[in-house]
Amino acid sequence: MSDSKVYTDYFFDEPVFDLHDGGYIPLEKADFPDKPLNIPAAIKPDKVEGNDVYYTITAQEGETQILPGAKTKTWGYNASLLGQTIILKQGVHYHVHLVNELPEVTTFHWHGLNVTGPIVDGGPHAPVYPGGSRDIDFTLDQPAQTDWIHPHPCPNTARQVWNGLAAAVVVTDTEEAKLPFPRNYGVDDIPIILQDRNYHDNQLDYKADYDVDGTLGKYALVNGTINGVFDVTTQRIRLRILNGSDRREWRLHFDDDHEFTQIASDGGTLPEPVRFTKLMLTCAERAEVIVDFGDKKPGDVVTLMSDDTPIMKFKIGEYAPDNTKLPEHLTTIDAPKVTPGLPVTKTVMSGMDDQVRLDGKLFDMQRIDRKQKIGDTVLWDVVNTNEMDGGMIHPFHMHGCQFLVISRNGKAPYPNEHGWKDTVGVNAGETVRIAVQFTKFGVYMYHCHILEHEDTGMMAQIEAYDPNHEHKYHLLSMDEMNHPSK
Ligand SMILES: [Cu+2]
Repeated sequence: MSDSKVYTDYFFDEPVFDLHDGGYIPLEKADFPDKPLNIPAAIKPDKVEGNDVYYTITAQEGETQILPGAKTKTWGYNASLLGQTIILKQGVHYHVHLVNELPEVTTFHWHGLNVTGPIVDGGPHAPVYPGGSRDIDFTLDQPAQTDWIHPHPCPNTARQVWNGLAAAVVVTDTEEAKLPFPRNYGVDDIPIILQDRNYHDNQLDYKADYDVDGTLGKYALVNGTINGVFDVTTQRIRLRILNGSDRREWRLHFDDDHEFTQIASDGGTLPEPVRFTKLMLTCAERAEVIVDFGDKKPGDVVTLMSDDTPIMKFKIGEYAPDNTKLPEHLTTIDAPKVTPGLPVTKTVMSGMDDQVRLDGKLFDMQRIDRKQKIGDTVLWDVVNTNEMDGGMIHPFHMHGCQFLVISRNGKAPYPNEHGWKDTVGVNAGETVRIAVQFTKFGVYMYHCHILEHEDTGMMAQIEAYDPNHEHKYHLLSMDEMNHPSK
């Protein structure tokens, strides 16, 4: 792949996307004044002792000025909405004190982090009850990337994210640090957390807006801001884009078709930069892109759109000239060889509405659906069989690993799918082949990342096992998770 190619048609097979679903709510231009884009504060450690860093993350209630008039009741991590950005470094041992100040049980899932499951990973087996806390620790052993934390309690993930719980996690390392990428957080390196919401007298009402195929809102929010404006003070900026929506796919482009370059996917730096004028992200996917505003002058405004709806603006200010050119080769993906002699694992996402299933079943927290030996690299065929009404895209997510996309219906993956990923959009009628390796033993979930689909039960569990180290897991039932006193 040469970096001279600019992809201008990255919406691919448009009819399979949710434009054609009866319940689909298109974004609407929000008729509210522009506001400075919220840039989540970077979290500060409680203490640092050599290679040990201590953080406290509190899930809390708050109020946020989203619309003119009354503030909106929202939830966040160390913030009233979304959360502080958690910045982690490869090789450091983290100790995290997780606190729940919400009125209900929640969990703290590290989406994209290669940490042991099911407890540190923060799925439904690691509840934190109201007024309670949990302490976890892990040594970060993966490369620079953009991840996130969000709640994962069964079956209330979708509502808790809708209420505001989602925070960016930025992983840094020494290899990525040598690449000519912007990395001054908040100045030329910012998270772009994409969500959509409706408001009822300025308040969220998840029940009123609920859709079993994924709840949608008509207003786009970036980092919790409607009609946000970011003041550009450098020629190049790095956007760490996260689809933090319950269900919406984002089809991003600038109003003037300004080109941008993707440098990283879910699991970190891409082998080669990929240039686009249009980029699609399904739920929970991340893309780091660099936008070069070298052809703009102070006072110019560039609008970021999804489909035909403006979602935020970049206001160009004075900047120093920057002639940095990205190398054509960014990193080498050390792809593990597929372990010989093992069958392909086939997993099937099917149905819509309350008929969604994973391998024909609904989720059972006490059932291990599959096993895979740690260190083995196994091909998985992830199938989306559903073609009702043109079908729906199901974003497939695995905990506890980063995988490589091998093919889509036997053809090459998308141009930006040549790096590590933990979430991949699977179109209706499509089989996406991925190569999966676990390096840490544990019990991990894999599921559709449309949050209402996962809450309905489109999830399963895999035990990554070490034959020389048998481990027994205490798996909670959903009832135990939600009602500890029983
Ligand atoms: Cu789904």
